[in-house]
Amino acid sequence: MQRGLFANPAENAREPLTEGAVLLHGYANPRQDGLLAAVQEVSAAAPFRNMITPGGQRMSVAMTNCGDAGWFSDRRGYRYDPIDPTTAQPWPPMPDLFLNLATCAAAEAGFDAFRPDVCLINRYEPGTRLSLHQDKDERDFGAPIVSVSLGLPAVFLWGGLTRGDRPRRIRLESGDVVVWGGPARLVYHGIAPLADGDHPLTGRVRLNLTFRKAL
Ligand code: MD3
Ligand code: FE
Repeated sequence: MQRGLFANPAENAREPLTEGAVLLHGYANPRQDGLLAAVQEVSAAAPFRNMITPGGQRMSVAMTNCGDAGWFSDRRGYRYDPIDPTTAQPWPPMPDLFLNLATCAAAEAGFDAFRPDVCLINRYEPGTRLSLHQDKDERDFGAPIVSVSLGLPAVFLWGGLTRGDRPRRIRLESGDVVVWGGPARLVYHGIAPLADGDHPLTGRVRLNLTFRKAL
């Protein structure tokens, strides 16, 4: 079957994590330079910024978005907004390469009709972390979330359906793609403080793209 720019992964590169979740090891590697260039294009128009939580804390992860809307947090709460509040402009359009990657990866996991309308881009530097949370600001939890990691490796914390469940630790490396759908869609998850390092693609940075059907 023709799947566009991304090849069918070898069986040993496909790691089922649980019902609804599959890790595609290195799936994005053939296009990592193009993906990085597209991130740079997006962030030139919508700069990375450290958002403020409703509780008044500055997030250590720097974020931007592209697509029909972007995820945003400030004192008023979390939401998706078609306008970037920092630039007062629409978020940049989703690059074709992003859309192709997200739809192909979702199809590999059995989600044939996934059409993401938002890509949230997270930037981590050594020491940056993302505490355990659920992603529930999207309208339709029937759609999966596709995540793509680039640059420095991270320890992904993957809990259960309640905050108290002790999280599993999963190493995510550059090029890894994870599709989270079905019963895995509402699990608690986070990222442990990023270890220092120097990656040939990004230097002292980890980037994560999450593709969502938010609207
Ligand atoms: C499991 N990002 O942006 S990606 C996020 O690496 C987020 O930047 C992390 O959590 C990062 O919200 C983790 C893996 C991920 C993303 C979304 C999920 C796993 C998920 C949504 C539901 C279940
Ligand atoms: Fe999340």
